[in-house]
Amino acid sequence: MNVTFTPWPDEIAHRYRQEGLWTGENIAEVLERHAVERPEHPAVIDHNGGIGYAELTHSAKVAASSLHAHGIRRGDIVVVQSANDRSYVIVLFALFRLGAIPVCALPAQREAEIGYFCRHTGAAAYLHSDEAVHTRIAQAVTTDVGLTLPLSRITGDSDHSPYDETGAGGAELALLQLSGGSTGVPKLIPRTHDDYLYSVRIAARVCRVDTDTRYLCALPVAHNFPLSSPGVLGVLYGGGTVVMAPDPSPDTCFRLIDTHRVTMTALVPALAKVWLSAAKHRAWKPASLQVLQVGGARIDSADAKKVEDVLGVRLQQVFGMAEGLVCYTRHDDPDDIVHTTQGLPASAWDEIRIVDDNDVDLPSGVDGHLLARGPYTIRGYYRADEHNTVAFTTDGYYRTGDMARITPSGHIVITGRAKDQINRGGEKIAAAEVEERLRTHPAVSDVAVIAVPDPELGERSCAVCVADGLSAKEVRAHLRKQGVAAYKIPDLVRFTDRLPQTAVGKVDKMRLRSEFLQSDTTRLAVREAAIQEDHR
Ligand code: AMP
Ligand code: DBH
Repeated sequence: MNVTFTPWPDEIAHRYRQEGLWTGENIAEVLERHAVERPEHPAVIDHNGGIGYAELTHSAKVAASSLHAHGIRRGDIVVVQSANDRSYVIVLFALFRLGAIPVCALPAQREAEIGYFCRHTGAAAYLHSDEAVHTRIAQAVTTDVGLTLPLSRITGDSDHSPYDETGAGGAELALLQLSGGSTGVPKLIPRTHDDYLYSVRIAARVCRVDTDTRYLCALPVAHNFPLSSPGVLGVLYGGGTVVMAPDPSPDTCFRLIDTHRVTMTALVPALAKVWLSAAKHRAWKPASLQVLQVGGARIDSADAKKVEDVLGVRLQQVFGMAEGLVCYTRHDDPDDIVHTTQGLPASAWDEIRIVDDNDVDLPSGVDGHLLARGPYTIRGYYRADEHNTVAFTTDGYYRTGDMARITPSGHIVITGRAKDQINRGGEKIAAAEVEERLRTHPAVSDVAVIAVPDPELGERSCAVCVADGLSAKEVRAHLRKQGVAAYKIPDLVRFTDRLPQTAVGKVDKMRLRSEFLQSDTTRLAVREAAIQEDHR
């Protein structure tokens, strides 16, 4: 298999190894120590009950044999799409053990995204949940991938003896994460065993994970935040217990928190708001919960404070990216820092810079582009040579596309975004991807997708189209027909005769946005307008 990713320069990799940041281990080895030291300690709890560390380790080894029997080998790429349950954890560890490389697809993705991942990576298999929608995707992508299988066929297959080797490790690829991206096609993020395990280890340390930690996985487990910051992998690394929530609603999660005495969980700001109002309404105080992590999009300081006042838990702001860098507020930071900043980098080895449009470093406190480099920040996307020349500086810094400043105390404050993306309640939409898909409609002569402010989700998307005789409903139907994730369907569709241009002839999205804000749709009416449009 021709796996193409940009490694760290030799001398830097050598240094990370020498300093003990990179250990050469395979991520699957994380479980071994706990399987011996606390075999019965619950590792994962889901709707079918709990399994201890010994059983999880054994199940992962048997699943590795089953995958091997299905022809999956070291270096093969396997697209995995699952609900939040134990089968995901078992199969993930099985793939790590084999040295096969999971693509961490999200449950909301559809045949357009899954088919693309399969083709772009030359995937050996697509493993999916038993849900009807994922089974349909499997049928739709059969021409894109060699093998499609429900995860339950792997985890339910006990005919094999455990697969004991750990095929890969260290500098080899562990998994491919997904980027929210800003380009026409989604970008895949190559993470090695060394770098991912390092990010998991420091996350567990920063978040003080230990064997008493009981973490509720409320967000989709494949996402980098609940998987690794510290998430499922960080909690298993620390010997704690992961409770899998099938959905993030207050109904489901409040019950799981009380039943399993959950101590820690992670949400995006939009969900934190939903939880806050439900908790207030029901006068619910989570007795066991100590920490609520909020990240994926900026939480405003008023909501940050409310998390602590209403729920009576400590907030931890988490600013991160699947490409690497993750920042956390620390539990002993003063309230003001926790409420108003996005924290400090997880590692002293993280290198960050704030620069102007010409990559010139700015004085501390001034707003600019955030660049990041370090022992767990990638040096290039997977098979994306051309894009890599713009997404990374020549000396290997990742251009995050975020605007930020550094406070006198050294904390990061995210002030905006330079990348052409919509952050819809933590779900990122690359404007260019949606625009390209809409342009394939014969009646659409031009289109720009922009972010518009929204009180619930932070942002929603609006497609401004130059298109004769089309309705909003038809515009959305054109995207749905292509089989894309529902969150990419524009919330609002507006029509215009001409898109405004900048001096260099690009679409002037700043102007479009300000025109939108002055238009008849008030900020509060966006959601209602979207619903009405869809019925017209
Ligand atoms: P991705 O590259 O798709 O993993 O998405 C990472 C991006 O999410 C970051 O570059 C930010 O734009 C955004 N993000 C994540 N966490 C936060 C946060 N706490 N505050 C503001 N933006 C965030
Ligand atoms: O938004 C993200 O991608 C994100 C947020 C918080 C992330 O990848 C992470 C923490 O690791």
